[in-house]
Amino acid sequence: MSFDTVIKGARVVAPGGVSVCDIGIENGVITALGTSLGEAAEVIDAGGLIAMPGGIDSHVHIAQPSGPGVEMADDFTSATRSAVAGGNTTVLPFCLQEDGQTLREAVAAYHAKAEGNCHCDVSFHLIVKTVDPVTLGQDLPALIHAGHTSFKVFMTYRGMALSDREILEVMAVAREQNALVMVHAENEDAIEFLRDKAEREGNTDPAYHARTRPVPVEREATHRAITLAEVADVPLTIVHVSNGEALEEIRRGRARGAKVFAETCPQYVTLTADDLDRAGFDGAKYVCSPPPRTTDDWENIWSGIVGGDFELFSSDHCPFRFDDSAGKDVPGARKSFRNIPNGIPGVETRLPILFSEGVVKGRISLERFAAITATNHARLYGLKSKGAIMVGMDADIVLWDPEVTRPIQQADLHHGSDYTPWEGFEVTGWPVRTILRGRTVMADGTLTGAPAGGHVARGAPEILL
Ligand code: DUC
Ligand code: ZN
Ligand code: ZN
Repeated sequence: MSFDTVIKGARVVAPGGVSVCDIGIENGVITALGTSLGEAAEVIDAGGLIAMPGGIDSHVHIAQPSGPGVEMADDFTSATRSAVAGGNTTVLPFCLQEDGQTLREAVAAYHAKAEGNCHCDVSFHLIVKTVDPVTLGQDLPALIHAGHTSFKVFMTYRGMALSDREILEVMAVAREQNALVMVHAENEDAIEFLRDKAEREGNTDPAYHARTRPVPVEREATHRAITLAEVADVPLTIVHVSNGEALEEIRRGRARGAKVFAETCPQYVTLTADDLDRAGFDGAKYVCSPPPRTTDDWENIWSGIVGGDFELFSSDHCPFRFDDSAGKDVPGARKSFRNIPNGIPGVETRLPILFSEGVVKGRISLERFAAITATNHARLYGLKSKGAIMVGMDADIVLWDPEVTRPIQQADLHHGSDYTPWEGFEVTGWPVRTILRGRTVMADGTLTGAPAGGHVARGAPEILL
């Protein structure tokens, strides 16, 4: 038998376990796993390396409308460049309507922005911010049918936050059309109350972003989102869970039988609210929502990662430039934490941080790493041919050097932001080769060709619980 490519001698992390073997690839698909596979046009010597399913980051924001005067730091080219440099082969960005656009128009515009510009595969979640008969009755069903089988609703942000009734209406469509609802769970009224009070008292530093979005605001909204999903009788994903009390609500919901999935991110096990209190305006580099919490919450979140409560470990890559976001051209910027765009870059550093803090420090196995960084993302969000090193699957593979130790440095990263919140953070283990549908797209930190990624239409969610 002859192959296009054989990857030889890696420790392969496959659904059945970890073993040293060869991977045979033909036409972009894995066609054999074993030893002495035979001839190949290309042989990749992977002795001493670990072969994992290419990372699937199911929570990123790319070229998303971000309000007057604010532009996201990544377009599809730079975000996906950064993704493959960090060992990812698929990312799922959110598609948000511009004012005056229908959801269908927004998706068409997103396709146009992505087309021909992606270094990895992409597939869009939708954000539902307008709940009207056209959106519910026409646009959402048509878009789900076209393969956009998941959508996010917000319980925070004026102009984005939906009422409980509206969330229920969206959930009803998800139930009818077999799609999955994702929820950003923070109570907007409570935040606004605290934010107005802080500003009245002259407290406007970046640190007040975290102080005005305390844990109860997230805990209450998490409980309410799960309750609404129970009323509507639908599964849901709670995205970017930051603390132990919100996680406890998820555990309770599951104990009642609710089909609730949970996602967390590197910032909730490596950054704290104190980072927002850094000197000058540097705290702005750590502003995201929900905010980073405390080291006690790191332990709570680790307990969920280790114990199986979290199906998903995503980046919530939401990149802005410190120069712009802290700054100059935005009316009111630097006057209050209120004006700092919410989000941090992280698509390139998600996998190295979890590998180092999770696998190398002995908290999780290689199999669990693969599950929460790739396999579960594929299954939950309906990427049928991705997420596992298995015969018949897309040859989306990342090779890891598990020995190398290096600091994360902005100078080495490929995103459009002008900083990383993890500057100087030391990690052991780094992705050294990313293979997308059989083709090497990154080797030793260098991208190896023109954008080879495309859009992937997704099927129905697989309900993992
Ligand atoms: N929610 C996200 O998922 N990402 C960035 C900002 C936000 O509020
Ligand atoms: Zn969110
Ligand atoms: Zn996000």
